Amino acid sequence: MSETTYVVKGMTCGHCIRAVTTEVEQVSGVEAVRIDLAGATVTVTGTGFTDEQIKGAVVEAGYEFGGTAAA
Ligand SMILES: [Cu+2]
Repeated sequence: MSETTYVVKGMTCGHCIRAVTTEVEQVSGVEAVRIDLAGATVTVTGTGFTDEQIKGAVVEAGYEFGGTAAA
């Protein structure tokens, strides 16, 4: 089980949170998605997912993927 935080730009409201959460949850191995609107970050918990898969889900939801957040 790992936890990775990504920068995601363009999220502004509850709709955005739902859209991103729904897409990211569909990535194989993802168990939990936590979004911080103010910090523009998405924290993903699970096993076996890749950064590229998360990027794909974020882009599919319509938002800008900014890579992994600095720890
Ligand atoms: Cu929104």
